[in-house]
Amino acid sequence: MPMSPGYVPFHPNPSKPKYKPPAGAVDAHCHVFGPEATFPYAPERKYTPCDAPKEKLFALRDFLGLDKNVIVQASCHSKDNRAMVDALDASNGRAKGVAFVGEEVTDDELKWMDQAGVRGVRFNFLKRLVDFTPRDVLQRIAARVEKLGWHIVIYFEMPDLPELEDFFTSLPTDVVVDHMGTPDVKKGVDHPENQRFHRLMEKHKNFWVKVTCPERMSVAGPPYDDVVPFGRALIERFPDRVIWGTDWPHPNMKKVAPDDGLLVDYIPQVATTAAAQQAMLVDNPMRLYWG
Ligand code: 0GY
Repeated sequence: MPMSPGYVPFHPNPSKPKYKPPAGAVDAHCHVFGPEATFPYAPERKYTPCDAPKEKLFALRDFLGLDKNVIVQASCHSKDNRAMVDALDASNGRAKGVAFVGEEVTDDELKWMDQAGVRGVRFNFLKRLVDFTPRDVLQRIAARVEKLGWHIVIYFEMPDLPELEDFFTSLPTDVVVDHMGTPDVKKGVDHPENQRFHRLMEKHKNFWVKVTCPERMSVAGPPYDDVVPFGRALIERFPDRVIWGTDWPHPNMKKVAPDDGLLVDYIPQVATTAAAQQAMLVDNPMRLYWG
């Protein structure tokens, strides 16, 4: 199948970052797509991406000076987790996964994924990416994955937080928030919408947050100065519950593919001390995914 109209493939030739991540650094949010010939995209997908196979991901990991990956199941593969699990199997223990499942998933399938290194499931609330799943179904999935010691990754848009918050805080596992909760950077860090999210993090110590996707949030573009205050505030306030990732291969970017080298160079802008970098890039993701 051809890519969706306007779909922007990942950057063909990222720059070498100036920033050198600490040994053992984890890219804790990235995806593999296809290859379609082996792992077809899901019929119910909302977009058809450019193939982004595991070999390219692992080569990028090495080029950027990173050590490990957390591969998050993307909506274009829906509940068919085979491409993600195949990448985990090929990683020599250097990748863990986050799956997308429905309640029809069998215990054997959960066990298969657990043994491959899956450590969480993703609940996606973006209407442009997935169809609605009733809360009681999600609750039943949550109860099953809790037994495996997995966590739940949530992807939502910040304006929807008020209606979702009670559900989120009722979840029985660790909860990992994608992309800083997707703040509107034009509104500023102190805007009530963003502060509501900070309060949620403050009150609920089982919540973690990914300091990811400045390229999605930024109005100014690289080097993403307008997003820096948002990342910094989260890292300063919740140093032991922040993780970082590239979001490669950057599905559904509007115009340009981000330069992954610049995304690595963004790290010291938000995590301004060696201790903060060590925590966000190594210690925190190791605790959450390899612990
Ligand atoms: C992301 C972002 C996106 C896509 C997906 O599951 C997905 O298809 O995650 C997006 O389009 O915002 O988390 O990488």
